[in-house]
Amino acid sequence: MVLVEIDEWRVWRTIEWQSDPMIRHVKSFEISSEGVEELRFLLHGPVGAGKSSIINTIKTVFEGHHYINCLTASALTGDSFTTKFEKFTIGQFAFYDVMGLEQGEYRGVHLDDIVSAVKGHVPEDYIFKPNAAIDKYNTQYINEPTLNDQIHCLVSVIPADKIAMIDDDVIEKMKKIRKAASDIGVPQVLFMTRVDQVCTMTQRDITKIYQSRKIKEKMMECSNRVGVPLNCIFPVKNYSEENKPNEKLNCLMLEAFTQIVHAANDYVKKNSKKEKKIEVVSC
Ligand SMILES: Nc1nc2c(ncn2[C@@H]2O[C@H](COP(=O)(O)OP(=O)(O)OP(=O)(O)O)[C@@H](O)[C@H]2O)c(=O)[nH]1
Ligand SMILES: [Mg+2]
Repeated sequence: MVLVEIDEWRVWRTIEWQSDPMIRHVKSFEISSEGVEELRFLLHGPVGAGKSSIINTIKTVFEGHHYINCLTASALTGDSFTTKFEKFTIGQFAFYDVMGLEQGEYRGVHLDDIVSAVKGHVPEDYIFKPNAAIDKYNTQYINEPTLNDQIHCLVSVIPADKIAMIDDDVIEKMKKIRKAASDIGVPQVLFMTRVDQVCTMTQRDITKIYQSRKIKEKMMECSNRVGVPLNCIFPVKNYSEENKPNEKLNCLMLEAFTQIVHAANDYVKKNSKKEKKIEVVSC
């Protein structure tokens, strides 16, 4: 008798479970705009969502060995670990990890700071002040950001196992950040982390992720709460306990990463054409 797992469903998304071609593709990727030196991604989401872990995981995949330089907070602590607008460079890609959004007006990184960061007004290594957002009167404020200063893709991060517990206040902040990014046309996706914590089938065998009813349900929950369409949601598993490279985990992250690289590249391509037109008109 064959036992069919209760969670197992039809395959609802496909993925190549071979990392080599995907790694080659992103490592040799050419940005479609001469003036843009790197594609920039900003990760935002609640405290302990797995933002720093995503950067560590992508760096591990790229470098082929375990990378743990980007500090990760303990899943048990309530307060956020990251306070600086710190850049993590991986090849020609730059990641900015902002302190987790917290409930209440004056806790966590200020909403307006993230909006300013998306638009390119916040300099690297700026220390966020939870009770005072950066503004044009601040000497560190970048007044006229170029396409190079801007964020090219916004990545919302939600932990699959805690989505129901995230406070409405935090979700509202995320929606406001998404709205600000939408207003200037910045593409957006959602990475749903900690998938191993909601589905034992996926925990045992990550290649079953796109057959899991529970994962699909969690993605729908993320879509409903944050307002991101389902096809822009990528379930991922970060390196957390394991210290050996895991080919399948790498593939899942590479699949999501490739999507954001293309989205960011499309954005710079479109906007560098606009910048050129403005230069020609003003000449
Ligand atoms: N099991 C599991 N644990 C994860 C995963 N991603 C992150 N974690 C753990 O979740 C905890 C929080 O992860 P962080 O990467 O520190 O979260 P963060 O969003 O950077 O948190 P702040 O900087 O405080 O806002 C850490 O203990 C990670 O090891 C995952 O995919 N699976
Ligand atoms: Mg962090």
